[in-house]
Amino acid sequence: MKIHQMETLYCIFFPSLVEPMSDLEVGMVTIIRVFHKYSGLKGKLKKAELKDLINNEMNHFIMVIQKSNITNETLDELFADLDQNGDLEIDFKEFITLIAMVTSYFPKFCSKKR
Ligand SMILES: [Ca+2]
Repeated sequence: MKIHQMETLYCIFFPSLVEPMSDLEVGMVTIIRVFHKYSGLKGKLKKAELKDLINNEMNHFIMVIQKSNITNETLDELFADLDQNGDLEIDFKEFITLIAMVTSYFPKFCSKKR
């Protein structure tokens, strides 16, 4: 097991045993857990894994943004945008960009609905 994987496991499991985490911390841990649920210990998502993650874990957000599950064409564009180092896999840092993109859309969306 690599050092960053041990750090990830420590971050996910240890704090919750010591004291309650804030709502934001719980959300951050959830993001890490979901990423590793789909990436496994290799810590990177291939395109099919990213598609499964988006369709299974971000379905409501994606439906609001584009009114359907992610299409293969949209997935290809998104994957190319996220894969900053061009290794044809999405690491956690690149994945966080997706989370930032999607979550940053919603304050604007919610303010339009008021
Ligand atoms: Ca990459």
